Amino acid sequence: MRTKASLLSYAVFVVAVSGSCQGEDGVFPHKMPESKPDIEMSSAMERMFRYPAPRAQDNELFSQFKYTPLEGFDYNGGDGTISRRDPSRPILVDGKYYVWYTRRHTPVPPIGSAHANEATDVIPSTDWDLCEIWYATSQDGFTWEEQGIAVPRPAKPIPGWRSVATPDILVWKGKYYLYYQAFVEASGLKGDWCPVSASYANSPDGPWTSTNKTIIHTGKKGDWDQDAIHDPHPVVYKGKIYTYYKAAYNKWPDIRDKYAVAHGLAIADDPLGPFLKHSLNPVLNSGHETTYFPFKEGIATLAIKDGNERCTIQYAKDGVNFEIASVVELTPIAAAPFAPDAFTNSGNGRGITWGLCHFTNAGTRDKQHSIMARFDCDLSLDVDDPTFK
Ligand code: AAL
Repeated sequence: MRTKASLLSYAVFVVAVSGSCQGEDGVFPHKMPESKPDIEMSSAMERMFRYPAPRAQDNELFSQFKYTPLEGFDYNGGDGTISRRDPSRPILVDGKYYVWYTRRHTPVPPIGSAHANEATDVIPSTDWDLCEIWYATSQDGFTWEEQGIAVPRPAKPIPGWRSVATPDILVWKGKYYLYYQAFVEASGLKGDWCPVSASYANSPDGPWTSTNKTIIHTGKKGDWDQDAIHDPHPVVYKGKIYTYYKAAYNKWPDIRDKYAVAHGLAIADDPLGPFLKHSLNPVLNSGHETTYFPFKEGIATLAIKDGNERCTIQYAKDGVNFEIASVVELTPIAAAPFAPDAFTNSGNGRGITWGLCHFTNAGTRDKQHSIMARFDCDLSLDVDDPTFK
């Protein structure tokens, strides 16, 4: 198995067991065993052998993350009136990388969800209120050129009239599909309530045709995803469109303090649906924005920001039943990896080495906005394959 020792700037794991309380028969070997020894072990050491490799350095689904600011985007001096966030996964078309993202350009910064009832047609409640979907291109993934708008807000009352945000891309049979959150009220009024809409195009440069309708619906009253479908994230898997999404349950306004987040899966044969929600939903008990990619015969994911299993990378052989593969730190927020096989249905996912993410200064009410950045990691099985760079 490939070693990741070179990636580690410090020793993550040191085993120095020189003695034991277990007596002669139970002595843990003084060298790290590659597989589970047949001895009595503490539950911590027992659990260690349930990871893909007992040492993080050897675990193909372990990585550290390196960040680089992107060149080419103007933020009005960071005054909070321009924001770019929640990037799609970048795709490579004819030698150029493309990315779509939420872009807000408002006369004032957002006033915050707690003040959502003071939002107007020009005053945003949150960083993703009153937004449009824009796109940018790049030759190297570091320097980007903003190209303009891809999906504008439609007229009222079409889903998205208030804001279109948090897009992701699907490439299917030579066509391009953007899925995004379609708000019909200022986010924060009741919660962050919205379903998912879609637009499609023959070229990544557009023009985009909006379906002007809901593509992935919220659940019925009483379901965990009754109010919101966020972060739609399509992967072509087993010949179908597996769209992972996030929903917050236990949410506002009545039980705001019990906020919890999980991820669900909706599957379709056609990019415009119908999407059928998986009977085992939710499929991930932690995480915030969605980050999924084909890995070997299954799907890997980063669980970020929320939940008991935050800061883990998880793996499901069947794309549904996720288990923790590694515990990671300083994870990218809203991570959108460049995954060349996200839509190829290869059945043998090769992983990722970089992607885009965002940093946000939410909480600093007067200048709140987000910027996009690049992350690099080592979650690829083909480190030397130029396709994955
Ligand atoms: C993000 C995403 C969704 C939410 C909001 C904007 O990080 O999870 O897009 O609605 O926050």
